[in-house]
Amino acid sequence: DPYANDPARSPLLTVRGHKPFNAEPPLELLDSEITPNDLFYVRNHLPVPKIEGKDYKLEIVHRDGRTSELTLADLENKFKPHDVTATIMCAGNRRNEMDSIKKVKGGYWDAGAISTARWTGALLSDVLEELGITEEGVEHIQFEGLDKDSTTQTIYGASIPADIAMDKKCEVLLAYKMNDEPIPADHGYPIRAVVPGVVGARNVKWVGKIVASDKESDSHWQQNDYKGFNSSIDWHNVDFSAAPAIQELPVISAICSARIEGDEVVAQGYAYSGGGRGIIRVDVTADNGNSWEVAELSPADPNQKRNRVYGWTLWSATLKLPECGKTVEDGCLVVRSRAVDSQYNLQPENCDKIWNLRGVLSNSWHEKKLVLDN
Ligand code: MTE
Ligand code: MO
Repeated sequence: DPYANDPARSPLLTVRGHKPFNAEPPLELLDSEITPNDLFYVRNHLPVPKIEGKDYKLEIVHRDGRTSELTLADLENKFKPHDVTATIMCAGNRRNEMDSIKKVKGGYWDAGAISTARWTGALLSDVLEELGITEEGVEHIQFEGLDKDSTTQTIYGASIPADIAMDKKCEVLLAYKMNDEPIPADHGYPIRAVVPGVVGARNVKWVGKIVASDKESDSHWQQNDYKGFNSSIDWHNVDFSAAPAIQELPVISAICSARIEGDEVVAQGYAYSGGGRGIIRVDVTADNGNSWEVAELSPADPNQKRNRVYGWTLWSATLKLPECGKTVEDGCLVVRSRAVDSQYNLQPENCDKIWNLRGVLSNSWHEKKLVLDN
C-alpha cells in the first residue's frame, strides 16, 4: 500500500477521500482568522512522500539547462525569512453545489476546501535573483513535487507565470513554516510553494525541483485540469488546450454557521478573493434578498497592504428574524451571503450559469437553510 506511510490526521476533519487523502474541516470550525494546522483542509493527489529535512535538496533548473541545488538549511539561513498570511483554496471548493445542478467530475467538497495560515519562508523572488534567474526568456516558473505514483511514476507538478514568481509584492514563498511550526507532512514538509492569491493547485507541496522555463508545466494538473469552461461544454466536446490554467482566484464567500437566537439570526463565515484583492463588504440576507445586512469584517491580517491582501476576511452578521410566511422556503429560513472585493467584483447569484464540467470556481452566493421548529 503506497499510502501506508501517510501521516496521522485529526479526527475532526471530514474525510472526502482516503487514498489519496482529501479532507475538509467542518464549517463551524472555520471560525478563526488563522486555521490551526491540524484543521487545515488537505488535498493530496498522491501518497505523502517521506522526506528527512537533512536529506532534502531543491534542484533549480536555469533557462540554459544549468542546475543549482539548495538544501533546507540554505533556504532557512541564506535568505531573509519572510512571513505572509495567505489563504489557500482548492478550485473545487463548494463543488457539491454545482454537482447538485448537474453531475460534474471531481471529488466532493463542501465549503471547507479553504484555510488560512501564517507562512514563513524564503521569497522565491530572492532565491531566483540570487541564482541570477531573470525574466529574460523565462515566462513560467514550474514546480515539481516529490510525491509520486509508484506504478505510473506520475509526479505532481504545476507552474505560475514568471511575473508573479519574480514580483516581491506577490510574496511567493518557498515556505518552511506554517503557523510557526515546521510544515506538517500533509502540507508539504519540508518545503512548499505558497503562491498567495493563486489557486491551491499551484501551491505545490514537497517541492523538489523548480524549472525556469518559457513554457507552462506539462503536468496533467496544469494542462488538462483546473481550467474553467462554459456550461455548454461537456466531456464529449471539451478541448483543454482552449482555456488558460486557473491562477488568481475570483471572489467567494460562505456561511460557516447560522442560527436563530430569539428574534434574530446570527451568521458567521468567510470571504476571500484572489490576486491580493481584499474584501470590502459582505452582504447577508435572511429574506430572499428583500433586505441586506452589511456584515462586520475581520481580515486575517489587518496590516496587509492594498492589492496584497492575501488572507481571507471573516465576517459576522446579526439580522432581524424575518416575518414568517413570505420568506420561508420548504419550512426553512434561507440565509445568503455575497461578498464584494476591492475591485468591486461580485459573486454570481446562482451557480447554474457558471456550471462547468469539472465543477471548479463554484463561487455563487452561498446559502444555508435553517429548519424552523414550528
Ligand atoms: N502539491 C503536491 N506536491 N501534490 C498535490 O497533490 N495538491 C494541490 C496543492 N499542491 C498537491 C500539491 C492542490 S489541488 C491543492 S488544493 C493544495 O495543494 C492543497 O493544499 P493543502 O493540502 O495544504 O490544503
Ligand atoms: Mo485543489
